[in-house]
Amino acid sequence: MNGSVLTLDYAESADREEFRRAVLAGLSLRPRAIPPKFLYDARGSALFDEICELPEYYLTRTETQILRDRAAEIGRRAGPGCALVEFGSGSSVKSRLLIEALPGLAVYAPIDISRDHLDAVAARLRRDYPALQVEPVCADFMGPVPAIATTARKLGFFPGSTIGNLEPEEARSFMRGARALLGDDGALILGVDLKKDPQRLHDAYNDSAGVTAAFTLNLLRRMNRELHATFDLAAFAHEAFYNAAESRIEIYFRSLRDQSVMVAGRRFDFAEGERVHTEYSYKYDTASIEALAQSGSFRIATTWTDQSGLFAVVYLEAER
Ligand code: AVJ
Repeated sequence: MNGSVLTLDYAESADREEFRRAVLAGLSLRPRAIPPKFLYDARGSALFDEICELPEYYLTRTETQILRDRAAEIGRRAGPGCALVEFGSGSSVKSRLLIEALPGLAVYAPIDISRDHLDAVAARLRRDYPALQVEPVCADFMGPVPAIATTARKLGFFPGSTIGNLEPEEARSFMRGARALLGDDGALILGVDLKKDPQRLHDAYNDSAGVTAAFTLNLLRRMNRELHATFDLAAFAHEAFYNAAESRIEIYFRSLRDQSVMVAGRRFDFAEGERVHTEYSYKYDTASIEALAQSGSFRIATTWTDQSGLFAVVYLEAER
C-alpha cells in the first residue's frame, strides 16, 4: 500500500466535498452565487492562462511589464536576505522576476490551495534555482495561514489584482491577515487593476474569442463532472459588465430558459434570465488603495503604474 497515493486520494475527496458543500449552499442562496476560487480546476487554470494572453486582457502583460521595469528598484527597496511569500501562487512568471531581482533571497514560500500546483511550482523552481530554499505552504490565503518558518524579513507578494476578487470587507480582512503573517518589519507588493474607461473594462471580460465565457462556463462543466450535475452548457451564457457605482466588474452565468438541473442528487429550478454570480473584479484608485493599505496597518512606500495608468503595483510597508 502506498501512503502518498492514499494521501492524494484523501486530499482530492476533501476538495470535492468542499466544492459540493459550497455549490449546494450557493445555489440555495438568493441571489445565487458560487465563490470564484472554484473556477480554478485544471481546465479552469489553463483557460485563465489563455485569458492572460488575450489582446483585450491588459492586466497580466501590464503588471508584468511594470515588475520588469521596476525589478531592480524593488530589489533595492527590499534589501538583502528577505523571504518572499506569495499569496495564491499562480504561474510563476512574475515570482521569477522578483526571485531574480531580490539580493540574497533567503526563502521563497508560495501559498496555494492546490497541492498539485504547489508541488509542480516548487519542483521547477528548485531545478532552476538550486540555491533557493523553497517552502511551499498548502493553505487558503484567506484562511489562517501557518507561520512561515524563517527568521528573515518577510516580503509578501499578491499580484494579478487577485485582491479585486475580494469584497471590500474580505479585502480588509486579507490585509490584516497578511500584516500579521508578514510581521512588524514586513512589506507587501500588491498588484491592483485601476478604474478606467468602462468600455475598456467591459472588453477585458467580454473577449471576442470567447475565452472568458468558456472560463465561466467551465464551472458548469466542473459541476457536471465532479458533482454529477446535469447542466446543459448551451442553455447558459456568460455575462460580465462594469458596475460603476460599486467600481467592479460583475460576472455571472445566466439561464437562457426555464429549466431544472440536478446537482449532487438535488434539483434546482432556474427561471429564464436567472443569474448565478461567480466573480467580482473590483477596480481601485489612489484613494481606495490608500484606504485598503491603512485597513491593514500598512503605509504606501511607492506606487508604480504603466504610462496609460491601467494597472498599479504598490509597495506597502508594515506600520504599527
Ligand atoms: C484573477 C481575479 C484577477 O478579475 O481579472 C479574469 C479573474 N475572470 N477574467 C480578474 C478573471 C475573468 C481575474 N483575477
